[in-house]
Amino acid sequence: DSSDIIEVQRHVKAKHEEPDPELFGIAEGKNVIVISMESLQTFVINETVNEDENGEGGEVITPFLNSLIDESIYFENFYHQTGQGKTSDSEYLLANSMYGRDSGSVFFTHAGNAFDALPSNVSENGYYASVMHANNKSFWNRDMMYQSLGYDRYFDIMSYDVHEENSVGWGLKDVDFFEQSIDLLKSQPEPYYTKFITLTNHFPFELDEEDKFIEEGDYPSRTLSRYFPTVRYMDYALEYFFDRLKEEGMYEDSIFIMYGDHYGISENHNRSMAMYLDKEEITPFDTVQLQRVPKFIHIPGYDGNKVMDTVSGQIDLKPTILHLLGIETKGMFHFGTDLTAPDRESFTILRDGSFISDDYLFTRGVCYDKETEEEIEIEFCEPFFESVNLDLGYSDKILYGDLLRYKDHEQEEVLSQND
Ligand code: GP9
Ligand code: MN
Repeated sequence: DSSDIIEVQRHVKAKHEEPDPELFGIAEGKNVIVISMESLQTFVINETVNEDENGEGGEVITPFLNSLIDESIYFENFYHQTGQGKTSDSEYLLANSMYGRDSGSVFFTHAGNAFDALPSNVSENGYYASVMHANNKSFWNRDMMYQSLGYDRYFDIMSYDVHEENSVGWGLKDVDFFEQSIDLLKSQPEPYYTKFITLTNHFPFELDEEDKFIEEGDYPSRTLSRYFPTVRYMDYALEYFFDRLKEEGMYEDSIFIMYGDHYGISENHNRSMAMYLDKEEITPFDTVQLQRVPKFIHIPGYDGNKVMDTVSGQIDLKPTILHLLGIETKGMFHFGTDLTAPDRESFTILRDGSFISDDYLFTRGVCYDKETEEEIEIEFCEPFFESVNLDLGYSDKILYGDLLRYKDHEQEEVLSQND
């Protein structure tokens, strides 16, 4: 009932971290371009494939993204936290700073809930909030859920010119998608907050010959083998998009938030993955570390770029973005914290209850030392158990009880009680 929300509010309030004053509001009034990069995992960043026996002659998989690291605040220990809801879970995490369901997809089961989501937050602050994605509007129930999240517009497949020549796999090729999106971007009132969802780097990783800029890998798993050239193609499409925005004079006044939505290579391909990574086997420890996805904050003209090793996840995106835009988040129901907050705890929780700190990693009932990658006594991980259960439990409580219905009613009362 409505008293539950008071309990949850106390919990999330204690998690709040003050933003970095240098970054708070740095992007105020600028256009925000969010790019959800399909199935992109961190293990391909700054790496090559198809080396000869001497380890030479390998082909770079993500040349553009590698170069973008130098021009961004880049997070190397950023984890996806999705479950069966895949892309839709990542969208839910981004929009709400709350966890998706432990099975199924929130987008289907709770599209009627009350939310206080990022699109509506920015919309209330003068932004035009939209999504661009060349798929049927009802896929993942997006047409319903996007309304609840407060988007002003969803540019779905009907906004794109899609035919056989410009399609592969799941649909419109990423380069064509970005090219056609330029005019759609221009059609929007400014400032806009627009999320792009790419598609080409999606299982089963199909590509036309002309788009294979590097060779497939040579692994027993055809899936892993094909993954490399489709990642390389997406990397090219992203570079193409940046170049076009620069040509059109739309780059300077924008900031870019880019992240991988979830893994592309499942555990079914562990044997091949071990071969690629030169490991004897993929352990549960490795499996968790493979859930890292690239995460960029790219602000044209910003001179404080760096690689950050803080352990973090998609749950942290919402407060981070709001603070960059100069929007206060105190009192919001966030389970993540601003990635750049000076006092942020280096820690993240996966949907299955696995968690990662600077020193330890817990998964499937086993505690690991991150340095040695060896199993250690459970005592090292135990101090985290309570807060992990509280975070997942309270997040679920909001979702299943539709508690944000009571938000406006209770908020003032709770804030005054605690202050
Ligand atoms: C479909 C695209 C892919 O529109 O977002 O969804 P996924 O299968 O990755 O969840
Ligand atoms: Mn996806």
